[in-house]
Amino acid sequence: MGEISSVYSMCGMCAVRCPIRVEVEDGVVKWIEGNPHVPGIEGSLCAKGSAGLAFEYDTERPQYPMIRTGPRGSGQWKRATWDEALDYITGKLKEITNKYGGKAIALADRSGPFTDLTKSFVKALGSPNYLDHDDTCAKNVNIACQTLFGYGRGEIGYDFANTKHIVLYGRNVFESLQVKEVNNILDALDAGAKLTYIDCRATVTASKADRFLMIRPGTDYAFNLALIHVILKERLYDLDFVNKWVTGLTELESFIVPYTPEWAEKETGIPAQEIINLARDVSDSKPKVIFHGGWMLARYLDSFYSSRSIYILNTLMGSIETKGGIIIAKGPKDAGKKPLKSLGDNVPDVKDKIFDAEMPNKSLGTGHIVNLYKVIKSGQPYPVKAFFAYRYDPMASLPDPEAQKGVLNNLDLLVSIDVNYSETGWYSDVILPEATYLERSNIIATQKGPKPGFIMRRQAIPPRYDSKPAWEIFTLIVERMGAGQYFPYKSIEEIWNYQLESTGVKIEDFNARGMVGLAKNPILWDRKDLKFKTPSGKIEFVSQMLTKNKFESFAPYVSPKKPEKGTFRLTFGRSGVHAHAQSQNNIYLSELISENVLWINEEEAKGLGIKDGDMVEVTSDGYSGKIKAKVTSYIHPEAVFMLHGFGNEIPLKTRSYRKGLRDTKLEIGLLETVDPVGGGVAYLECMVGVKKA
Ligand SMILES: Nc1nc2c(c(=O)[nH]1)N[C@H]1C(S)=C(S)[C@@H](COP(=O)(O)OP(=O)(O)OC[C@H]3O[C@@H](n4cnc5c(=O)[nH]c(N)nc54)[C@H](O)[C@@H]3O)O[C@H]1N2
Ligand SMILES: Nc1nc2c(c(=O)[nH]1)N[C@H]1C(S)=C(S)[C@@H](COP(=O)(O)OP(=O)(O)OC[C@H]3O[C@@H](n4cnc5c(=O)[nH]c(N)nc54)[C@H](O)[C@@H]3O)O[C@H]1N2
Ligand code: SF4
Ligand SMILES: [Mo]
Repeated sequence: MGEISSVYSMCGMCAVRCPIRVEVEDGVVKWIEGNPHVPGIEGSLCAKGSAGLAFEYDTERPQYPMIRTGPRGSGQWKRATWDEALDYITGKLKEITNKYGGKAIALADRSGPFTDLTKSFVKALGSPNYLDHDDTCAKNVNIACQTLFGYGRGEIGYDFANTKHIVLYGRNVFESLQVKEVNNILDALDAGAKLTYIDCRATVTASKADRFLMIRPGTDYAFNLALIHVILKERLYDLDFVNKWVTGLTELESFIVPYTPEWAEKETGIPAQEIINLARDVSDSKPKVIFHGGWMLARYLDSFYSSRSIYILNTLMGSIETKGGIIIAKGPKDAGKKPLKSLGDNVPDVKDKIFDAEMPNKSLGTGHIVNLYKVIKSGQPYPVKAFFAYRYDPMASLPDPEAQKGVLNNLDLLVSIDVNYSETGWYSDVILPEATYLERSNIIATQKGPKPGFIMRRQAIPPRYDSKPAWEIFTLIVERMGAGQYFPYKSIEEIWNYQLESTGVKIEDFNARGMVGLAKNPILWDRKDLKFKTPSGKIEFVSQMLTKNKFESFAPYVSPKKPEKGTFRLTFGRSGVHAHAQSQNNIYLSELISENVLWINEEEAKGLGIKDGDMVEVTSDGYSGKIKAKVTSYIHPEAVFMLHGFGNEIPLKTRSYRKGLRDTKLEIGLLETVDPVGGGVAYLECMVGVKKA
């Protein structure tokens, strides 16, 4: 038996990136567990995290660079060496940049703590076009948060461990999970905190809630308006906090008058008295109340305003920068320390503007993937001809893959850098296999929060196949493009040392726990002296950012469309054992859930002659697919539901090939349907027909 070594690193089985400890013997991973030194983790890992072993030792993932030989999507590839693949890519890039300039290149990634690398890479290529996946995830929530506090949603955190009442809108915390958050919420519930859960479907989270309210899909905004109505009318809010920190209360008071609980009952199906009770109940626990901003609250056309109403509720409860509430995330500077140096500091600024900087009638912010697609299609305001999808799979995560093909065909170069065969990879010109999270190190990242720190993902084993870590791939491309002086790194240690240069922290400091804390105790600002990053320095119910961009601060409620008879709103979500579209082929996880089913309301199913377990046909605008029905009273009659991420079209992934149905294929015509203010994709504006197959 060889020696067993222990490596502290970060899980990579989903985008949460929990801290882990990995045991390695003779270059083989034997055991993975949650990092025992991290409070709230203490050894725990979810099912996907544990299935990291199966992922690592799987043969059904890309093993070497691949260059397309047939038409896009034909599945015809040739094996390439790294030199061949990178020469091919940079050959194309040179043609493109000679003709159109660096701005014709775009890169999108999954965002997260390591984006300093991708942003700096794009900058080194002379392009302003870095973007992330957030339009498909939390963009509406993020921008709503900014208009109130000046902080994005990633710059605030929730102190679940100390809260007294948690209100969740389709935030299915016990299935769509983050390990630390689950543990903190369970601790709070053990300590007597209340949980209110609002969803059009009874999830595992609903089963653990004190109060579960089944809402008509798409009407959360009406629910919140009524809640605010009661809170203002009965003066249930935190008077001192609101008086000191809020601008626009009077405007909110007059806007909210017509939105009574009795009115909301008709919209949402939730009894008026329940809304009144909840308003009184949460105010009894204030300020230790958390209305979670969520994601899915409603991926509808009014998502921005419904998300915004959630943060208004938090503000009314005074639950900002207080134990048991929302806490503004602190960085190194707040702990009196120096931040990491950015790799981009070495690179000259790019003069061109990002593709959608001046797009007419656009939503707030820039770098929207939906706008990039419009630009790729039209060539306006300038052509974008090369697209890198790094740790990103738009063809599985944006609506309507067929429509996407039409757009992507305008590219001269599509590159996927992935650890799996993604749907986008399968349609691309080159697949570059990245070394897995167990086989590579990443750049050091900053973890903001009440106790900020630096975190490290460190290589546990050598790559099993002919793959490379992202930092090396990007370095090699920049070098070949003649800009190597901006990206001169020969090893990850060189990068780490550069990043740490002014921090006083050393690489060895990460050895013991995989992270370096920068504050002994949680940093909580004095509530008399808060810092909001809005123009007024206050929480802006009437937002200057919105006014300046000609959007309203309070939008009148618009009732969502009711599906016609025999049709349903297609809702979707996650299970605890899969991550998006990337885990369905995992040997362990595919055993736990191998295909998705269609939840349909009992009464509706009866009317259509559908019994539990029957195969049904789901149709949408020319597309149809078959799936097994799960007939249940636990879903709202207007909705059907399926797990996201199934129905893969890549034959090399034999365990999941064509198993189940892909939600995005039903989302026909929605590729450009976004919330007009936040810009997030309105996936849920999708009606499908259902009949017995
Ligand atoms: N219809 C519908 N659409 C949805 C959703 C839905 O529920 N229904 N969910 C939405 C949401 S919330 C999100 S966040 C997006 C998610 O969709 P995406 O933003 O596309 O992100 P992921 O699916 O997490 O991962 C993208 C790719 O990253 C790859 N990957 C994983 N680990 C690594 C790694 O270490 N290195 C590299 N290079 N690649 C890696 C995966 O194999 C995968 O192909 O989808 C959105 N789209
Ligand atoms: N296991 C696992 N965990 C994950 C992920 C994963 O892929 N797998 N992904 C991570 C990511 S990227 C994200 S964004 C989060 C997502 O976290 P959540 O948003 O909590 O997760 P979803 O599973 O998408 O759950 C959406 C819920 O919204 C409900 N819903 C649909 N329409 C409405 C509506 O109009 N009103 C209300 N109130 N509810 C509605 C659906 O019925 C569903 O139960 O999960 C994260 N955690
Ligand atoms: S939630 Fe699970 S899969 Fe995601 S990073 Fe944490 S342990 Fe890994
Ligand atoms: Mo997400």
